[in-house]
Amino acid sequence: MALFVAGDDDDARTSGYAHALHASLPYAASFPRDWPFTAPKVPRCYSPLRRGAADPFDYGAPVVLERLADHWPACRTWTPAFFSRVMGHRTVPVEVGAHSNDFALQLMTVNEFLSRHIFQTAPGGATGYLAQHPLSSQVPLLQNDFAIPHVCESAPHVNVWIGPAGTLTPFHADPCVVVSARAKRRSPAARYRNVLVQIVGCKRVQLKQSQCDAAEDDVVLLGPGEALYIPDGWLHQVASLETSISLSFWWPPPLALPPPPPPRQTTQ
Ligand SMILES: O=C(O)CCC(=O)C(=O)O
Repeated sequence: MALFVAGDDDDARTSGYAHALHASLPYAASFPRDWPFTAPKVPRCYSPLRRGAADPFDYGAPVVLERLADHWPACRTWTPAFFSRVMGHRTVPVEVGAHSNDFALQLMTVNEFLSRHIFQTAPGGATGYLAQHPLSSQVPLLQNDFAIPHVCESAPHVNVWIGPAGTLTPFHADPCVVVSARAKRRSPAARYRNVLVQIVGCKRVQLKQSQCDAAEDDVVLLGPGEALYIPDGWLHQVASLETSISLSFWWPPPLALPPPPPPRQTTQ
């Protein structure tokens, strides 16, 4: 057992190192081997400071917003047992399949989902993922437990993602469109910005700017209370490393307005 205590006065390398240490504990196999010897490419910033002059947040690049949701009641109260108690009888759509490119959307109650896919593994190993579902619109009580992140520039679409270890949402740009042999969701033309907030458990997110981005993917480990801002158009693939609950907030970028006309010249 060890405790790692340090400040982040070295361009986020220290927190990157701490994250790598965490990463090497229960889920080492899913973490890139070159850590902790390289600094993370996606900067991390302490969320309350995000709009200051020295803040790396500029909507054009991914950034981890540390501690964005630390204080949300959701981070303390949202557990599978809570969902069972508060909305066990409600019907939800669950992606059930051997893997994320081959699933069927099944309707079941929250209690059925929890008992088949969270509290135990379904026979045959099928993963069940309550994915991309506006549960907080279906059960508005949940809205008391989180806040709209300050970086959202308009009212976002809010979706929950609840699943066991091993879910994988393959590379896509938002809005999320997972095409499966059995279920096809159409891709809306619009591109959205996203803040993906981790409430419970840990996820591994791989990011690239475009299909032709030859550089190595950026990799982010997202733990409870942390959020990742994903710019519109950026491709991302998300794997859950343990039982996980996340919230995504999608909104379209603001329309680029033409610059205001120059001030009128006045003649005397
Ligand atoms: O958490 C996941 O599995 C996927 C989340 C995602 O891709 C999104 O919010 O766009």
